[in-house]
Amino acid sequence: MIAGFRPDVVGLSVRNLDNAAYPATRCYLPEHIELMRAVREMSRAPVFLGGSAFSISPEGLTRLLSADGGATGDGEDGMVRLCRGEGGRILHGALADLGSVGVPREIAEIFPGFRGYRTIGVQTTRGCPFRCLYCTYPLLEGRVVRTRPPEAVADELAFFRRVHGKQDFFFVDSAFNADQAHMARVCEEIVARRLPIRFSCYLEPKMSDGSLFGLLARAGCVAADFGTDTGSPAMLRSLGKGFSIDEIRAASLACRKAGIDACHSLILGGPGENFETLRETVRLMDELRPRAVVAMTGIRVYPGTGMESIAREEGGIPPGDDLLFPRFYLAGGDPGWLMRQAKEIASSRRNWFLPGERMWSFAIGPRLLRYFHRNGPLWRTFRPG
Ligand code: B12
Ligand code: SF4
Repeated sequence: MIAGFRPDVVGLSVRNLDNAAYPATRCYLPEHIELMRAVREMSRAPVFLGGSAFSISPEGLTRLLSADGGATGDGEDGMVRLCRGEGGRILHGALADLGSVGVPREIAEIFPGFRGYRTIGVQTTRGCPFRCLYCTYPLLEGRVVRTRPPEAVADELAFFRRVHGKQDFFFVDSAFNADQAHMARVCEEIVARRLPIRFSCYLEPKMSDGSLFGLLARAGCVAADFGTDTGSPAMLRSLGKGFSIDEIRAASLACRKAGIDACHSLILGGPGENFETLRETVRLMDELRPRAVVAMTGIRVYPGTGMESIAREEGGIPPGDDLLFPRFYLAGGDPGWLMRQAKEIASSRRNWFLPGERMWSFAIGPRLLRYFHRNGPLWRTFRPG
C-alpha cells in the first residue's frame, strides 16, 4: 500500500455510450446501470468512473450511474489523483506522461482474459490536432499529439510477441500518421529489431511522402483504415477535414502499391449532403476500389463538438437534452432518402458495408467470419469492389 492512498476505491471504465450507428442504434447505458448496481452490492467503497464514454459525458454519466465521481482524460494520471482525493467530484482533463505509460508485465495475471485475445491494441500516440466537425477524439485525448518513445512501443510489441506469442496488433491511435515523423520512427524501430508482427491502423488519407507506405509495409502493416469520410469536395469542407480529394487518391494508390489492404471509412449525411455529393463519394470509391468501404449513415452528435452546435441551431436536439442518449444528425432532417440511397449503393457493391443497417452484434455472420478469419479486421475478408 502506498502512503496516503485509499485502498478502498473502485475504478470503473466506461468505454462506449452506444454503438454510434443509425438506424440500428444500440444504447449500452442500461447495461452500465446494471453493472453499477452489481458493484454497489459487492462493495461499499466509493466508485470512480473513467474511460472514453465518461470523458464525453462526465456529468451525465456520474448522475445516471450515481457514481461518486471520476476523471476525464488519461487514467494513469486521473486514477492516482482521484485516490489522493484531488479535484472534487469530477476531475477534468487528466494528462499522463506518455514516457512512462504502457502495459504492465503482469497483464496476464491481472486480466486472465487477455490470454484469449488474438489481436492486441497498442497505442503509440495520444491526441489529435485536427478539428473535424463531429469528432470527440481531440476532446478525449487533447489537441496536441503526444508521443510514446518508439523504443517503448517496440519493447511492448516484443513483450507481447516473445512472452505471449501474440502476432497481430491494432495501433489504436486516432490516426497513426497524425505525426508522420513519429510514425516513421516507430516503424523503423520495428524493422530494426526484425519483430515478426502484423498490424493494422487508422490513417488519415494524406501522406506527405508515398514511400512511407513502403516503410509501413516493411514494419508489418497489412491493413489501413482510412478516415476518409467522403469523396465530395464540398463535404470535405463541411466536415472540416484537413485533406483534399487528390490527397485521398495519392494515399490510396501508394497504399495499394505497398501491398497494404485498404478500407475507407465514410460518414454519410453530414450538413449539406445531397444526391450529388453522395454520387461524388460513390464515384471516388468506385475509382479507388479499396478492399472495403464502411459507411456510417447519420452522425452521432456528441457534446462539445461543432456538430452539436449545428444540430442545436437547426433545432434537431430538444432543449435540455445533454446527448448522453444517442441523437443523430441527418442532412435535411429526413433519414429516409439517405438510407434508401445507401442501401441501393451497397447492394450493388460487394465491398460496401453499412454498420447501421442492422444490429450486427446479434448477427451470426460476423461470428462465423471471425471463426474462419481469426485475426485482424473483418473487412479484410471482403472482395474488392
Ligand atoms: C481503437 C478504437 C476501436 C477499435 C478497437 C481495436 C482494438 N483491438 O482495441 C475498434 C475498431 C474495434 C473499435 C470498435 C468500436 N468502437 Co471504438 N474506438 C477506438 C479508439 C480510436 C481508441 C480506443 C483505445 O484503445 N484507446 C486507447 C486506450 C488506452 O484508451 P481508453 O480505453 O480510452 O483508456 C484511457 C482513458 O479513457 C482512461 N480510462 C479508461 N478507463 C478508465 C477508468 C477510470 C476509473 C479512469 C479514472 C480512467 C480511465 O485511461 C486510459 C488511458 O489514458 C476510440 C477513440 C479514442 N480516441 O479514444 C474509439 C471509441 C472508444 N469507439 C467508439 C465506438 C462507438 C465503438 C463501437 C461501438 C463502434 C461500433 N459501432 O461497433 C465499437 C465497440 C467495440 C467494443 N468492443 O467496445 C466510441 C465510443 C463513444 C460512444 N459512442 O459510446 C469512441 C470514443 C469513438 C467515438 N465515436 O468518439 N474501436
Ligand atoms: S476524425 Fe480523425 S483527424 Fe479528424 S479530429 Fe477526429 S481523430 Fe482527428
